[in-house]
Amino acid sequence: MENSDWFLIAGSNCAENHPIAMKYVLRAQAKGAKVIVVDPRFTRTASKADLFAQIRPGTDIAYLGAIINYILQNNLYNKDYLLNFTNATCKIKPEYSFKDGLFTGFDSAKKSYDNSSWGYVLDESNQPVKAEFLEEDGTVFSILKKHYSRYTLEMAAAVTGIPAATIKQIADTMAKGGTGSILYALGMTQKTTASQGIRCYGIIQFLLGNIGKAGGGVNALRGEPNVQASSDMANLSDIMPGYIPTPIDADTTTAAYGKRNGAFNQKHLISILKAWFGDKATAENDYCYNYLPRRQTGKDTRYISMLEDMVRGQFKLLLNVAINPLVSIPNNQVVAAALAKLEMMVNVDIFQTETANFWNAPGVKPEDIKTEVIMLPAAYLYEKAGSMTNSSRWIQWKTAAVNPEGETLPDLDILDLLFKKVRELYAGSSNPKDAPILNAVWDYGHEPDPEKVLQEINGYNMKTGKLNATLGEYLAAPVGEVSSGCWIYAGVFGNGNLAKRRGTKDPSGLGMFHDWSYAWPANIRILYNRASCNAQGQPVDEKRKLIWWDAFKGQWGGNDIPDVIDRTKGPDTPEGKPAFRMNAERMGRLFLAPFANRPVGAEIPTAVSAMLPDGPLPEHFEPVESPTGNVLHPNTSANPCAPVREVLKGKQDIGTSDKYPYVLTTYGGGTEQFCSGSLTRNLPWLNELRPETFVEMGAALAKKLDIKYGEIVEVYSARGSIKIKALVTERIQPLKINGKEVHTLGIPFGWGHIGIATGPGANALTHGAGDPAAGTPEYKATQVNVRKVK
Ligand SMILES: Nc1nc2c(c(=O)[nH]1)N[C@H]1C(S)=C(S)[C@@H](COP(=O)(O)OP(=O)(O)OC[C@H]3O[C@@H](n4cnc5c(=O)[nH]c(N)nc54)[C@H](O)[C@@H]3O)O[C@H]1N2
Ligand SMILES: Nc1nc2c(c(=O)[nH]1)N[C@H]1C(S)=C(S)[C@@H](COP(=O)(O)OP(=O)(O)OC[C@H]3O[C@@H](n4cnc5c(=O)[nH]c(N)nc54)[C@H](O)[C@@H]3O)O[C@H]1N2
Ligand SMILES: [Mo]
Repeated sequence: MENSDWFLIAGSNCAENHPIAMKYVLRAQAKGAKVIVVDPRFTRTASKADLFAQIRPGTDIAYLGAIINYILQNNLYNKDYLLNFTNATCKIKPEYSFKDGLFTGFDSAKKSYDNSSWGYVLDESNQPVKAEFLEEDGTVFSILKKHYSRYTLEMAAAVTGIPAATIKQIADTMAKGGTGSILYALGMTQKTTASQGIRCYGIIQFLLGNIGKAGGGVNALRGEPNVQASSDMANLSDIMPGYIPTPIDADTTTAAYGKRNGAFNQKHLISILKAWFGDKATAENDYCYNYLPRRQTGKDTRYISMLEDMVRGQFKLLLNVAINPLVSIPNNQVVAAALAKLEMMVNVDIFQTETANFWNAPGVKPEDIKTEVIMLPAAYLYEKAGSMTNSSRWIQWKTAAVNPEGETLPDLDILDLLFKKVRELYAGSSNPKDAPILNAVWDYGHEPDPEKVLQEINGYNMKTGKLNATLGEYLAAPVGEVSSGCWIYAGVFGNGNLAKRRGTKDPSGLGMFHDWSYAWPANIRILYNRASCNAQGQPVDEKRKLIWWDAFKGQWGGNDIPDVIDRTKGPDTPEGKPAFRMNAERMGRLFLAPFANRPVGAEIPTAVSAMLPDGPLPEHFEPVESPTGNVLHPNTSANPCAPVREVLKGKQDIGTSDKYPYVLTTYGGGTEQFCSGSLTRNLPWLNELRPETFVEMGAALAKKLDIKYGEIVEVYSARGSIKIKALVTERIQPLKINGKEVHTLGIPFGWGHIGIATGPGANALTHGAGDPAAGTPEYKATQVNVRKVK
């Protein structure tokens, strides 16, 4: 970050939530970098901005689309970069079109797309046909240009509330200001257009040639302390460790899985099975593949849907580890109803939480609740060893500082005890459904050793019995002869526990620090760094030289680990040219065309590119609850693929702006509070700083409603209502949206009925519709109304 010439911080309040990241932003700013902040509120981050724009929540794609259009119309794009590294000149099938908010292939009954018409035109060897010029008919580039021609500065201003001149200023700063970085977090992800919004960031940075460079990129600032590793290790239901797709019902064998997902993913899946079932996983039994649960096609298996299935009575037991859903999940009536349907809930937590205590929440009669609740007390951060992975993919080891207190145990020990006990209960069973539990490799020791877990994740070469020394060695080994619990981590334990390294050498001065811990994959510090070079393999930026092709030595080298397929292959070879080698087409994807790299006659493709379910290009959709219609396509106002939530009759309604005129945005509690509040509302020192919660509202609205600072008001949505103190502020100004005045309110979500400091949380008001790809709920933009409590 310190290498950046500009920052677009849009959807992140890093001054409060990522103060360490903010330190590098400020260091870059001191060296002349320009900081742009786009936020519905004037935050602490905004207070450091060179340029601040106040936006209506949930509308970023409108102004980002206008920036894409501005870059294209004014020839501000990096032509060499587009030609060398992206799919800009690839031809898309003539059947593809976009009309009235819908791409071709939409099925309105299923709310989903058949994406076959979005594909590339292929040549006889099944590769995308490329045009000679960017602007040729049918190229990705010309489709992009046409799609975003509707996104004028004026249209974007009317939708977002940001003045057209400010949007132009943002675009000019980004396009003419050198190499810059986009930082984001929840302000972009908690929406029904989340993934497509981040795609806008990708498209802009491709157009400007800013990915793969020191100081460039699209940078997600991750949330919970170790959430990067949680996602790496498949905390989500649709991915397995290392971001490989979870098998679905149609994938009856590993070969069938490979046919759909490519040989690359098939290998990693088999490596996981080898890690989990060891010698029991053989080629003859398809590596115990039938031990894996498979997802039902079309079934949403993500967290909110799981809670809804709980309401439907489909679960008996919930093992609730380190999460407080009664506070953090939208529309908490659904959560309460779900927990009440369980026979048993086991809470593994440090504190008594709202969730564990749901049976005794205000308004609930304990005698009505049949759920048995058990608490297993967990040890905290500094009481246990393990690795944590940061937003830069650095896997960093830590040791325990003190012993766990009282009867508390580290989570690993708790899960280890549970597993061993369960296995004891299954002993001797011949029921096939019990085989995975009986046959799993579980060898972390009597008192489980977290280093043994990292070794399993790193994986072994089964022939030599040695740990995989490097990622390269793992990739070169034949399928079935290597194990790895998460292939992207292969190499972290190659020569001892590299996550423990604390070397501070940085010879290039670019912040590479290769001897500090280990960055996945392969200790590469800047992903896609091949794109920092030109076609000849030489750095395009003398100040920020990352890697280069050394023709004399016949290999790639430089200041970072070269992110190329083969370091001995020249810049113009199929192995030395592509910068975005993880995509099946090995190009940066401005347009998401479904593509499987399938050599002619082969049954199993080598790789398959990932897709988003809701379109090949980002499009502006209004939030599911919105103060206005969609000016681009009134008949398709909200994202047509957004899930509908309807398990609890009358309690999951979607409100309209005539009854609920104000936009509500929600967020964490600022520096002094953490997430659902368990860790901070139980600490007297922090409670002094944050004794109670509030609704932020602009002075103009407060005046209109005759509400004074500190008065109690009722905020209500189509789903629920809370009474809360008004914090009247100039930080939120009214916006002019499509000719109408629109007011935004803000409420922190992390409050509840347990702890030293208690109060109402925002998730009594929110709804569970979310991003079709990620499932993240639209916490950041719902509609509410406010009245004074007399
Ligand atoms: N002290 C502290 N640190 C934390 C946390 C904490 O609770 N306390 N939580 C951690 C976790 S789990 C996470 S995920 C991160 C969260 O870190 P952030 O993403 O920074 O968290 P938020 O404050 O929820 O949202 C960021 C900003 O997005 C703005 N925003 C809302 N809607 C929109 C929109 O439509 N467009 C744009 N451009 N901006 C919008 C909000 O006003 C807010 O200022 O922080 C982590 N760090
Ligand atoms: N309306 C609205 N809702 C939101 C958000 C928003 O912006 N708006 N943000 C969302 C986001 S980004 C997030 S990440 C979630 C967070 O939601 P949660 O994950 O539910 O919130 P936390 O407070 O982090 O809860 C974690 C629990 O883990 C416990 N814990 C901490 N450390 C350990 C440990 O080492 N072991 C065990 N066993 N327990 C531990 C804590 O005591 C706490 O009870 O909230 C989401 N909800
Ligand atoms: Mo988070």
